[in-house]
Amino acid sequence: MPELVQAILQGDRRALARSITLVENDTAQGQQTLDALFPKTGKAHVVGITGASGAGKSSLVNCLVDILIQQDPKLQVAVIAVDPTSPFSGGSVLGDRIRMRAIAENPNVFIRSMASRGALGGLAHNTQAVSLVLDAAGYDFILVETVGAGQSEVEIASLAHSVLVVEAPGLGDDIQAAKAGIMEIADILVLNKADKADVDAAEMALRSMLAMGYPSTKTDGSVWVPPILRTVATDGKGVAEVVNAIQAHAEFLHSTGTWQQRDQTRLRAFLHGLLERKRNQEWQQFIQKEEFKQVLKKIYIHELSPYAAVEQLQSISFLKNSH
Ligand SMILES: Nc1nc2c(ncn2[C@@H]2O[C@H](COP(=O)(O)OP(=O)(O)OP(=O)(O)O)[C@@H](O)[C@H]2O)c(=O)[nH]1
Ligand SMILES: [Mg+2]
Repeated sequence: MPELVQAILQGDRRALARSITLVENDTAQGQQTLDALFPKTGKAHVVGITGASGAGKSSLVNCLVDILIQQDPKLQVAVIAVDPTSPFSGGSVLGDRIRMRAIAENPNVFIRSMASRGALGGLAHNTQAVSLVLDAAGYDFILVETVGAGQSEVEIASLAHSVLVVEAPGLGDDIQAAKAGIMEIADILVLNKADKADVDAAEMALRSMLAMGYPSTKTDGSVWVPPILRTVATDGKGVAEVVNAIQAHAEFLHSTGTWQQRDQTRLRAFLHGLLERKRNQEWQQFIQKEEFKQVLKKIYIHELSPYAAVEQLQSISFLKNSH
């Protein structure tokens, strides 16, 4: 077993940090490390925390970590904070770091920031790889914070066992959940900033939206209906209930067999992502920029259809590949 892998399994945090960088940068050593660690994965509870910018996700994560490690001092909790690339949120990212410093000093807590780099599909792929490393390293909970920016909500659903959608009053003209797809991925709805005056209206909006998604709720426990929980993440109010809901959701997933299903969905999405990337790499390797430009030119003048272009590029790539 490589030294780095052994060090990670023995709880060496510097080795862990280094291997995460290797994995994040897609290096061969990173892949080998993950290969060696993979049989040790499959134990962690991955919790996604998503929602609009400024909803209070980082503040909530802070409280969640606090409560989790207080409840069980042996528990190991990791946080992956995916930095939005938007320059507008630069300030709050820095703020997150300062606030997180206190909990980051706890030896049972590991915090990692990742750049989302705006790459389509890159978020899920890299985050999944990093969360597998943390899983192998023995972290019981892996909390992944991503800013809800369309694509990433769907991605978070493909890599977490439980998804928390954080809403807050006063973020816009309507509650963010109105965005297509977000109610479908929520396992727990957190209505943060419950100290604000317009929280009742926000909760009503959330409830009616939830009712649309779950019209006839079975009460036999076979269906998980996302609870709506009010919090004030800046002072921790209501966050213990969120921790309870996360634990209840894990129990639900286990008792209904959906835990395994979600695990398989995550791994399948990861494999698909890797295959796609590999194909793209091969494709870029065999098709010269100039050849691509030529094809593109023909498309621009409406001479070659994009379908036919794919065929053409594929045959170029196939010819070179077989040499
Ligand atoms: N009044 C009030 N303010 C809050 C609450 N939770 C967070 N805030 C404030 O809202 C701002 C944004 O909080 P963050 O936790 O950084 O929000 P975020 O969702 O992580 O933001 P991004 O990572 O930028 O998307 C900060 O100034 C917090 O202090 C709350 O419950 N009540
Ligand atoms: Mg944040």
